[in-house]
This record gives sequence, C-alpha cells and structure tokens, in this order.
Amino acid sequence: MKKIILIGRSGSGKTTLIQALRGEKIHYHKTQYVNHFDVIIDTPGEYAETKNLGAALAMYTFEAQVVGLLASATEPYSLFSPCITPLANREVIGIVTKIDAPHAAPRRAEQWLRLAGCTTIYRVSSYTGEGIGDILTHLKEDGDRLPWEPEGGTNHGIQRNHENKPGA
Ligand SMILES: Nc1nc2c(ncn2[C@@H]2O[C@H](COP(=O)(O)OP(=O)(O)OP(=O)(O)O)[C@@H](O)[C@H]2O)c(=O)[nH]1
Ligand SMILES: [Mg+2]
Repeated sequence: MKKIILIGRSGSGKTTLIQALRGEKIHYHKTQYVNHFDVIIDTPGEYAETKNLGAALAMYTFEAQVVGLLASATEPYSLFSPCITPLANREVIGIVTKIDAPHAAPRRAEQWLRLAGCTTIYRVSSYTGEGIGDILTHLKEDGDRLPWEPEGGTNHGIQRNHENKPGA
C-alpha cells in the first residue's frame, strides 16, 4: 500500500478515517496487511491551522507517497488557500469527509479542495463506510490484496459494491 499522510483542520475526521481505513470490523490477512495499514500518518488539525506548525506538516509529507487533504462536508469555511498542492512534492488527493452528516454539503467541500488544486477527490463517510474502499483502492500497489478481493485473484476480482468494503 502507498503511504498516505492526512492533513485537515481539527475535527475534520482524520483519526476516525484512519480507523475506518483500518477496517476494525473486518478481518485482514495478517501476512499482507499487518504493516500495510501502519502506513497512514495522522496529524493534529492544529498543525494545519497554524502558520508555523504548518511548516512541520510540509516536512512530514516527505515521509509519505500520497498527501490526503481533508475537508469535512460540514465545514463552514475552507482552511486551504487556492493552488497549494504544488507545494507538496507528492501526489495530493482530496478527501471530503462526513458526507453522512445532517446538513452535509459535500459539493461545497469538494469545490474548496478543487480550488486548493486537488484533481482526484473522494467523498467518504467513516460512519457508513461509503467511499472508504475507493481510497484503499487508490493506495493499492502491485501485489497488494484488498480485503474484498479473492485470494489468488487479480484486479478483475474487485467488487465495487461498498457493502463488501471496510466499515460497511
Ligand atoms: N457524521 C460523521 N461524523 C464523523 C465522521 N468522521 C468523524 N466524525 C466525527 O467528527 C469528530 C472529529 O473526528 P476526529 O477523527 O477526531 O477528527 P480529527 O481530524 O482527527 O481531529 P484532530 O485530531 O483534533 O485534528 C468526532 O466526533 C467524530 O466522531 C463521519 O464520517 N461522519
Ligand atoms: Mg485526530
């Protein structure tokens, strides 16, 4: 699995997303996944909210292959300035969280992430599991087998039905 670092304001759902990505409700194949799911870097929201601490985040992105910028569908304003993604010398994806929440506005959050420079954006709910499998699929590398893929199978075996995905 590619290593991802999650960045977003405090309360945007980073830690909860990590729990959903780790899929506590399902059984992973230990030999393939025990380390792979230790490749998510959680960061405190305060780092993204403070100019000086933001520099620390920039350093941590070097530890990851993919940077995940989070914006919750319930956020009243965006933390991210326009066109910031080129600042990270890594692939940057956008993740809209909390799409299940009452009064969620996922389209607005997605537009903010696009403005920040993200071209690939996933909408997820860590509560219902919607979209979680899509992020895992994005992070998959050759030789990785995701939990819903058959043993010895190929990519053709991926089921897009999120009922079979972690957290569902
Ligand atoms: N409705 C809903 N609430 C969520 C979801 N994900 C997280 N939350 C809630 O949002 C709150 C903040 O979630 P955290 O995962 O702690 O947020 P964080 O980004 O790690 O926050 P910091 O550690 O302070 O930076 C908690 O009360 C979660 O239960 C979601 O998918 N849907
Ligand atoms: Mg947290």
